Amino acid sequence: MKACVIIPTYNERENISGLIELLINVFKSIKSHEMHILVVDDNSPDGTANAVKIYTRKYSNVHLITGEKNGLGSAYIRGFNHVKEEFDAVVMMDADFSHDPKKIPLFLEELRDFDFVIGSRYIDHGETPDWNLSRKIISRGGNFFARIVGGLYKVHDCTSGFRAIKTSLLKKVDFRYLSTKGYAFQITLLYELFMSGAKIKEIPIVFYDRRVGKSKLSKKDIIEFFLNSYRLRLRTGERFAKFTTIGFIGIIINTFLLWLLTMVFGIHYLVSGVIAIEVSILLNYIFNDLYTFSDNIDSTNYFGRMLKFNGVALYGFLINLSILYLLTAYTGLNYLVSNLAGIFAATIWNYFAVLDYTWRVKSVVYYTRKSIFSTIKVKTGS
Ligand SMILES: Nc1nc2c(ncn2[C@@H]2O[C@H](COP(=O)(O)OP(=O)(O)OP(=O)(O)O)[C@@H](O)[C@H]2O)c(=O)[nH]1
Ligand SMILES: [Mg+2]
Repeated sequence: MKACVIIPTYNERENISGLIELLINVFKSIKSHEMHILVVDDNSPDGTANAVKIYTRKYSNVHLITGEKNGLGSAYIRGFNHVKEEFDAVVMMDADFSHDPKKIPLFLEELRDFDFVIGSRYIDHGETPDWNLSRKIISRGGNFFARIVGGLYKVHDCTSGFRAIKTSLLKKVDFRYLSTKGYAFQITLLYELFMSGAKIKEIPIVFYDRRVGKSKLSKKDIIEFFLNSYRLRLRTGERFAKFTTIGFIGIIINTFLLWLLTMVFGIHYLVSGVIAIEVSILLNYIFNDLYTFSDNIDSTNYFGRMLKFNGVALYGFLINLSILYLLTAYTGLNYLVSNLAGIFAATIWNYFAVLDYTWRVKSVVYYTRKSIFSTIKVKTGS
């Protein structure tokens, strides 16, 4: 198998040579993969590219691509497009020694069982020893914001730049629609992979501050970071809106069928009710599969998903009925109002159940929980 370490650089002349040397050394201990390095330099004025060229001539596994400066995200996208056909995995890392190359073998090892491995500062044994309290609070705060607003709460370090990804997964992401150019790209990428059902694992890393060179993080990046978190969540909201619209059409079809079968065909209303429910569930499934979950990754098993959807919907129907009965019988609420409450609860249940169970757009994230009882390790997910 082949893996490529992708390093985006902008004015990293003082760092890049040492990092390449160190990486070449670490590669000696990696037997599972043929290792390569790709530096993506944005025509750095300090001549980073020239420093890299010394190594591209010396080693056949060191590569360089250059381009216009267009932010961290677009540098990574160019890097991914350059290697994704030829390699099985990519490792993303910064050029400034914040990420320890010696961790790379562990990343690759974890890729055997997972699709996406994140070097995390915020789980047990993860550290940021060089940061003072205010820097810690800012980073944690930003990260917390992205987790909650962006809907990525299962991942502890959404902004980490030290990651390993299977290229099979990268091929599923349509980068033309990844609008984030700067640092927010890290979150958008995580979100895309998360939603496409990646099996994610967080492993602890120690993050050191850069010793030489300047930070490239700009105010524009910070604004993009916050706006992007909202944008991601709105996209999840868009899915929910599609789902409820289809559900609403389903209720109309259901009511119409119930009327048609009972009044026109003279079928007993309970039998008509069962037929109407089943037909509307199936139509709901067909529309949701085409429209709401068109990005579903498990495209092979159409009828299996249909059965699962049926199961979820029937359970939702029971929730609806129970609430209708309980509220009407015990609180004296009007049965139509009780029914609305029932529909509301069932819709929420249906949505989350199909998201995790029927269409598998959400991933399972594995991590070690950072806790004061640091010896107790908790694994979540199934
Ligand atoms: N090609 C390219 N690389 C970039 C760009 N912006 C940042 N980088 C690189 O991305 C990596 C991370 O950037 P840093 O400036 O270290 O960001 P940071 O780690 O958040 O900031 P520090 O704490 O100061 O290190 C480094 O290798 C940078 O050289 C860019 O626009 N283009
Ligand atoms: Mg850095």
